[in-house]
Amino acid sequence: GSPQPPSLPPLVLELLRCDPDELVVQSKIVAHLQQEQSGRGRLDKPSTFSLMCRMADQTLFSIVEWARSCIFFKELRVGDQMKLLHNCWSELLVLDHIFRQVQHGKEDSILLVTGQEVELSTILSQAEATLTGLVQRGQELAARLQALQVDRREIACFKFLLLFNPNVKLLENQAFVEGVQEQVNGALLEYTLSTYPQFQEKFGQLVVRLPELRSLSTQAEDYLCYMHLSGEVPCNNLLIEMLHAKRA
Ligand code: DR9
Repeated sequence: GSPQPPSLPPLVLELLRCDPDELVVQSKIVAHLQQEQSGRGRLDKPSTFSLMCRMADQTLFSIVEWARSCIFFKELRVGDQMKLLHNCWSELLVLDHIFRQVQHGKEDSILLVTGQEVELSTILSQAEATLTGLVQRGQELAARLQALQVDRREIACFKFLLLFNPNVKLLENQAFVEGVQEQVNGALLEYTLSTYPQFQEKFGQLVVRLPELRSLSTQAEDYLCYMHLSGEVPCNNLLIEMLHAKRA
């Protein structure tokens, strides 16, 4: 008969199970933003920038919620959980954005978590150079990952590799974090080799994208920090709280 698809490493399945449904997240965020808006009255229309900040803020809430419900993460004390999240929140946000663009598969527009599509030409004409540069770097990274045909299982592993960063200082349970990092690396390697046997270098090619993702997230943090100092970012913002916690 026809060849059986390779069985997936159990850990990869486990990590995938932690992933929330994109449509559930989307409708929660849309509902939240609409509710915020209806509470403000029809006349003070928020700027696009402040809407985008609230959208990113709600995405961050959903990422924190994801982490707190995750295998391995749940087993850590709250102090270590906070340290890990403070370290990687912007990387997780950027990864979330990038993978949405991979699935969207269009080079000249971006898809927001709310399901709205924004033409790149609109961003180029409306946004400052820093943001435009960030969005374009994001599109380039998405295109590279798309060329590698990254799939959602690999992205699920990526999220854990970013979350369980053994370089985070002063962890109570350093060894545990190192152990998770190693296990997930192993599972990702096994998964790519068995699922894409004709593409032996896939693991290596994927993993070398992580530094670019990290550098993009640092640049996005700098942008956000600058906008915050200019008084542009709405108050009561988890993004800003995370920014302070990390740089304190
Ligand atoms: C810190 C890590 C954050 C990573 C977040 C990744 C998720 C955010 C996803 C996408 C952001 C896309 C922005 C869409 C732009 C919508 C249309 C547009 O061009 O609006 C112009 C508006 C104002 O432009 P401006 O720069 O001129 O603003 C200055 C003005 O004075 C303000 O009043 O731009 C925006 O609305 C920008 C929204 C920025 C969202 C802020 C939170 C995210 C931080 C960084 C985004 C980096 C994106 C990186 C992608 C890899």
